[in-house]
This record gives sequence, C-alpha cells and structure tokens, in this order.
Amino acid sequence: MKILILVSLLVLAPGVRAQQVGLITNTEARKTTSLDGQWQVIVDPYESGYYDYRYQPSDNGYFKNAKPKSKSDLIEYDFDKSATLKVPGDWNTQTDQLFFYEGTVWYKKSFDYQRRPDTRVFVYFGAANYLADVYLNGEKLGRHEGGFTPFNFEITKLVRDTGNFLVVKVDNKRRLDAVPTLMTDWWNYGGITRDVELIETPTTFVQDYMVQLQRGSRDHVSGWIKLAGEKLSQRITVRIPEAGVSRSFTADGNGLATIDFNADLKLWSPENPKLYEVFIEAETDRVRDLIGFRSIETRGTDILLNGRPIFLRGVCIHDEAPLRGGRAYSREDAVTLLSWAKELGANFVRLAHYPHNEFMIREADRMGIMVWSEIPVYWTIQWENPATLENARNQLSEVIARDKNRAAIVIWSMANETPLSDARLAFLRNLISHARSLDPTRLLSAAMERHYLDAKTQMIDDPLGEFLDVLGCNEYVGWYDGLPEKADGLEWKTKYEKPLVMSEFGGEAQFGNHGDALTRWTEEYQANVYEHQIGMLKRIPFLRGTSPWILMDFRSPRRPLPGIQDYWNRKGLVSDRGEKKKAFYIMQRWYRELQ
Ligand code: GCB
Repeated sequence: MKILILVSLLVLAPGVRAQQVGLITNTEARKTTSLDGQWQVIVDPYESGYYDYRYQPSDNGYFKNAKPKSKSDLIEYDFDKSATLKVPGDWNTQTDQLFFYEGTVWYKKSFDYQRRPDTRVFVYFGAANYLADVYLNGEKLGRHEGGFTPFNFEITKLVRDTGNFLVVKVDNKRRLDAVPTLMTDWWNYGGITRDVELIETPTTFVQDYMVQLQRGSRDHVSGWIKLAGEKLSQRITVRIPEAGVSRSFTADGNGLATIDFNADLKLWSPENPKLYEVFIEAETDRVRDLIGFRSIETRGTDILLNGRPIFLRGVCIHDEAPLRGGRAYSREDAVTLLSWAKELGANFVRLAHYPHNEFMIREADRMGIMVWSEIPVYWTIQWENPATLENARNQLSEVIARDKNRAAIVIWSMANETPLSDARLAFLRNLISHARSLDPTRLLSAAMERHYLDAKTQMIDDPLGEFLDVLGCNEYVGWYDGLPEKADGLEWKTKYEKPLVMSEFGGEAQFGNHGDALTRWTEEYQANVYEHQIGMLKRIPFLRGTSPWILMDFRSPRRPLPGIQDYWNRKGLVSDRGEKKKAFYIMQRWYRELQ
C-alpha cells in the first residue's frame, strides 16, 4: 500500500516524496525564521518519555511538555529546568557524558510566531540523526527516518502567535534493518545536526523544481516545476536575465509544469564555475536560485564535462568539522574542507558515505568542485527487507530533491563496498532505476570491490558494473593488502568498457609520528603507500578519476589503538587539527602534474 502511494506521487511529480507537502527545496529563497540556538534536552535511554511501563506508546509523553497544575501534581520531567544543547550540532561532542551515547534525546524549543495572512508555515530540519519524531504544541507532526537528509512538516494550523513548543525525539540507536545498518566505520553522531527553520510560503507556492541542461545537450534546458496549494493551474515564467531567457509555461491540475527551452549559456566548469540567477515566477509565488549549467556524460572509458574528456582529481571527505571535530554544519566548515581539497589540486570530491550538509554542495558549486554524492547503503544492508529498500529509496529521493539543481553534483552513488549476492543486485538495481527516474542527467556509480585473478592481476567484474555509468572501486593495496611495494607489479582489468574512479585507497598515519617507510602509523609509511599507488594508478588505461581515502582524520569507534588512533581513523591527508601529512604533498605533486 505504502509503495503504491509512493509510486502514484512519483507519477505526479518526480522528486516529490510521500510525506504531506513533500520537501521544500531551496530554502535560501524563502522567508525563514531560524530556530537554531540552545534547546532544552532530556536524555532518555529507556524512552520513558515515549513508552509507558508496559512498553506501550504513551499519550502523555514528554512531547506534552506538561507542567504541574497544582502543588500535588506528579510530573517527573521538566524541560525548562533541563540542560541545553546547541542546534545545529551533534550531542556527542557537546558534553563528555554523551560522547558514546546511542539512544533517545528529547529536544524542546519554545518560540513565538506571527504568521502573516494568506501564508503557510512549515518547520524544516536540515537533518536529525537518525529517527526523529516531531511534535508541535503537544500534537504529533510526523516521523522522519534517515540521518542525513532534510524534511519538513506543515504547522500552519497548529502554530500560535505566542507560546509554541516544538518537541523532537531524536533516536540514534543503530538497527540491523536501518540504512546504514549496525556496522560502519564512522561515528554515529546523534542529534539535530543541521539547521532548523520555520519557512513561510504563500498559500500556493513553488515547492520544487528542476532546471538543468538535458542529458547530452549544452544548450537545451529541460525540467519541471511543482506547485503545492489550491491554485495549481498557474502560469509560471522561468527567467534567466543574464542569458536573456524568459519563458512561460502552464502548470497542470496537479501543479506540475514541464519546461523546455534553448538557451545560449556559459557552461559551468571547475575553471569557470559560472552560476546564473534563475527566477521562477508563478502567479502566487516567486523564488530565486543560483544555477550552473554543464553537461556530464561518458563515452567509452571517458568522462566528458561539457563535451571534453576530464580526469576527476578528487579526494574523499566525511561530513566532519575541521578543527573543532563533530558533525560539520556550517558554511565555514564547508569552505575550510573544500579549500584544503583545492590546495591538494582537486577538481572533484567524493562526499562519503551519506549526504553531506547543503553548504558543502552550495560551496562546491561556487568554488568549481565536482561532487560525488552518496547514500549510506554501506557494507551489509538487509537486501531482502522491503522496508530497508523503501528507506534507502526515500533517502535517495530526498538527497536528489535537495541537490538536483547543483551543477557541482556529477555523480550519484548508490552504495559502498557491498558484498555480492542476487538480493543485493536486485536492491541496487532498484535504486539505480529510481535515481534515473528522478534525475536522468547525472552519472550513476557505486564504490565496488575487486578481486585477484592471479597474484598480479586485479579484476573489476562486479555484476553491478553493467548498470552503472562510472565504475567506482575501493582498494587498499599497501595497507590491508600487502605492503606498499605490492602495487608496483599489479595490472588492472575490467569487464566493462567504462570509466573507472578509484574511489578509495590510502593508509593511516598519525601526524608527527615519524619512522622509516615500512613502519606502520608513520607519515613515512603513509607517504610510501601513496608513492606506490600513484605509480600503479598511472598504469591503469581506463582510470578517469581518483579519490584517496581521505582528506581529514575522522572519528570511528572501530579504531581504538591507544596513542595512535584513540578512536580516530588516521587515514587523513590532513590531521583533525588541520596539519598536513607528508602524503598530502605527494598527492598534490601528482595532481599538479595532471593539471
Ligand atoms: C573502506 C570504507 C571506509 C573506511 C575505510 C577504512 O573501505 O569504505 O568507510 O573508513 O575503508 O579506513 O578502512
């Protein structure tokens, strides 16, 4: 049933989710009121604010934000006397007590809001990890699953001029059936990790749109615009003043207008990341966006940007804050990380292993850095579970909805290092066709594994490769697989006539730890890995991109080695303090050669 509803909504409008009004995209263009700041919180490991003592959902949970009405009233919680946490932000790095915590925390924010006449109001969350139950003034607005994508709920009828209280139960317990599942190599930062805003719109408004060059074309813009509200059949004009474009379309009875026109555009590229002001003007609403136009295709083993072969000089990045640690959430975080990538010589970043905060994509657009964006279908997902598939599809829908107008995004990646099986192939093929239906313009990839045909030959023949545009492959020759020199004698083969991005390689080093080139954890060993990797990579005829693992050290519970790791994965080219390791300069030298 649920699937049917989802499918019928997708028929109505690509990119629109089965959740009330669907995701409102481009919040930058909206009248917003920030709810960031300190929120009162109750840590609730037993979820007694949600379940009663028979473990049944309670009608009188903490979402009621109750206060004793008389001196004899019994109420065992009080948000207003509770501790606070900053939103946006993970809870783990805000207080030592919550560093390893996985479970429920209740958040409460009080606010006043004067809604203007003839408007609608939504509460918008950039992300909450992992499961969020949202309540306003004691009423449930809904639930969202997935730790890295945005969601919104309408509050027009519930919001009052004064004394509102928004309560969010955030639960980051890992689950076998979730996406990601129990095992990952990154920190399970919990909390409301991205901005929270109230968005005010006209009663009928531009909810979402796609304005992009048609696949394969450099002058033909096509896409769609979706209105939400009561007056759906409206005339909508798309204007790109700098390119002399002004074209009108009429939305159908479902509020959907398909758009199509030719335009003479300066194309977006890393050398010239041109963004145009684009206006979408309906009768009842108007939004402005900054959109770049470029084409991205493959031909044989080549990747073509604007019709020309390009090599993706990349690096992997986690959505972790430089210098202060914890989840990244700000424009400054994005600028710092992407500036380091640029300094490395990168024109490309792989944003691992889940959708990063929107500033990363917006800044990549502005700075001219191509992006590989991925969903947390990582390692061992429950391939046979329909709910897991629906969850993964929904996370994919949400990230595509948010970022589909960003020129920087060139690749959607479906998965990382997933073990071969028929069920897994069926699951990933389902995601691939879903991605293609939502966005026919991007290339699709996945980080796959490889295997040895013999001691000297590496083979990429994962059956998934047949369905991807770009092959991604992770390998750790010199780290998990032999010593650095092993790379020298290796030859690479593939079953598919397609471009390869070596989506991971590398090794760990603690910044400032020195020794000889065969002593683990030293900068010299890591540099040695890179020297031999580069030699090997240069010899792969179908290689069209690389993204070494990883730009910066990141936290991982799987990395306890005292004095070296201390719960950090040390494969960064830069330490968590921003110090560049020797391997950074080796990679930089190669990228300079390639430029
Ligand atoms: C991998 C994973 C990545 C890990 C990395 C490592 O293959 O894709 O998430 O962090 O290896 O450091 O082992």
